[in-house]
Parts: sequence; structure tokens; C-alpha cells
Amino acid sequence: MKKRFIFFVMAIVVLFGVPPCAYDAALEGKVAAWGWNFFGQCNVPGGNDFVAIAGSWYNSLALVCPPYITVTIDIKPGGDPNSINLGDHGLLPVAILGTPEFDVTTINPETIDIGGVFLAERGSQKAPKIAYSLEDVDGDGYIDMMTFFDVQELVSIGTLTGGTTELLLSAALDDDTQIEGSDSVNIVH
Ligand SMILES: [Ca+2]
Ligand SMILES: [Ca+2]
Repeated sequence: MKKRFIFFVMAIVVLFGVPPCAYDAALEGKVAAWGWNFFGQCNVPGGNDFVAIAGSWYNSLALVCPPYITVTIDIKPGGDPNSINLGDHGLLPVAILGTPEFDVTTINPETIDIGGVFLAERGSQKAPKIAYSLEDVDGDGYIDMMTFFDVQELVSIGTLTGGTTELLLSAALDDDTQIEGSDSVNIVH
């Protein structure tokens, strides 16, 4: 059975010259390419960010990152360096800055996270609200989104450690487009 399979694969390579692959731009964010892989990786289309490429002797698979937009964030707006004390029991303010091209009101606040930690909650226990507000933090005329994260939650999950130098914020827009932004941090003790 196995010999027959090898013969089948070799026949395809001989017949087509190159391992046949399938790609459809409509699948952006899902499967980028797959195909027989007898002599190496399947022909993966260029110009994409791949999250995974799995290969075996006979075939391979490539997945494309969902398209995302890079945004500018400012941890502790107005302050630099962005010093964080790991013993701080308060909230860490992070501004997501709006631009003429990027409207922060299109962000779905419930999807905003840093290293797996979502926005803190505030208000009464009966009716907590996730901690964010819309304001022009940097005074450039474009509305920004102020977000707040629980420092101890970031510490307990291991996102903030003594060696952390940068935090990456990610979120989704209302239309599911992914956004990412990072800023440096300075851990103090
Ligand atoms: Ca700052
Ligand atoms: Ca602004």
C-alpha cells in the first residue's frame, strides 16, 4: 500500500514537474498553500505572514496570519520612560492613539488585551464596566482610547516580569480586523 502511494506521488511530480499547490486569496487568514512535498516545501505564495508551516516528507501546509494593522500605543501617556513597579496594585494606563487614518472608536474594547490580560473592570461589583475611555490624550485633535490594565493581573500571568522591556497590545476592530501596537516599559523595584 505504501509503495503504491510513493509511486502515486512520484507520478504526480513527474507529470507536473513541480509539486502542485492550491492557493486562493479569498482564504486570506486561513490556509495559504498545501500540496505534495516530495522534494521540499510546497510552493508557498509570497507576500504573506505565515503563522505555521507544517511539512512532512510527502506534503506541506502553510497558514497565513490574519491581516492586521499596526497602531501606536503610549503606555503611561505623558511619561517616559514607562516605569512600572511590579508591586503596584493599581491600573496601568495605555493609550491607543488615533490618527487621520485610524479611528479608535472602531475598536471593540472587549477584545483589547496585553499578553492574555483583558481590560480591568471598574465601578460597582453589581455593574462593573471595562476600564476605558475616549479622549484626545496627546492633544493632536484625534480621539484616542485610554485603556487600563490591572498590574497584578499582568504580573500573575507572567506578562510583566523583572525582565520585561516591551508590552504588545492587540485587539480587534468591529469588523474583526486585528490591530497590534507595542511600547517599551521600564521595570522598577
Ligand atoms: Ca509613555
Ligand atoms: Ca490624539
